[in-house]
Amino acid sequence: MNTWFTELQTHNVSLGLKMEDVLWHEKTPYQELAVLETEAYGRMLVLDGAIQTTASDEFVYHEMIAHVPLLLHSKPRKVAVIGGGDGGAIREILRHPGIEEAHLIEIDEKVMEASKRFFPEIAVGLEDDRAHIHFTDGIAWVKQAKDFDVILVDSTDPVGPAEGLFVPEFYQSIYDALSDGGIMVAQSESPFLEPDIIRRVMDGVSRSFPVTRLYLASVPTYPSGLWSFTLGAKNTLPAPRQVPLKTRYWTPDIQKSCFHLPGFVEELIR
Ligand code: AG3
Repeated sequence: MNTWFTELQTHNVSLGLKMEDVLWHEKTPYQELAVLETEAYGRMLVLDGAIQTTASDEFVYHEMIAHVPLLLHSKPRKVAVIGGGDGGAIREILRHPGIEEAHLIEIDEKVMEASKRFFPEIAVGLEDDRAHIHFTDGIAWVKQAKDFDVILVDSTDPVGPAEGLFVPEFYQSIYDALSDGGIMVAQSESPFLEPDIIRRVMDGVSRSFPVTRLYLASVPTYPSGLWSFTLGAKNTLPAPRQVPLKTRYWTPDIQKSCFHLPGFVEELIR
């Protein structure tokens, strides 16, 4: 078979992956969902034409969105993930001793269904007793949430259902849903291809949070391969806690070095 999946990442950049099979394809009430088998990166989840995760590189994003903020919080017990229906972020959160509740707020039930069926190694945490699943709109849910220690925004790109997850009002609702010392992280796209989104997220988060920091990780199947996360904290960040974690990308050194930004990225958020 010589069939290629191509993600049109911007109007002038695309990524093509040789495909072995289409395992699932449906239109959910919210988006177009596909699970494809690729030669280079294994199974891949695609929403509205955008690659969300692959079996081979999912560990980078999920470890980095979860461990970096959790280790900067003194005692995370109650954590929420907005989006992230595949369960990867929840899996990593549940590796931390002391976690009592990990809430997942996903608008599209079908994403979780596909993940459980086709990506059992990513979805594993979803069956845990500490995992609480809410199939509802994250924006409305956050408005009534209280006393969370850490909130992660594991969203799709800021088009369609996720648009409202990239605005200052949403970050203010997250601030209000966090307890004292609370921390948020939102995935914030690529510094090479979407610098304006990074600026917008940094600016929006800093309107509510006194401490705002950007960090990076290398995710080969996302646009440009270099990905950013924006962290907002209510208090000055302490030195990271030391917790033994079984990881493949995150290390204690990466915990610190991921905040050291290349010059052009420093410049774009200055
Ligand atoms: N969410 C962020 C994916 C953004 C990728 N964008 C793209 N391919 N154009 C990932 C969800 C993983 N839990």
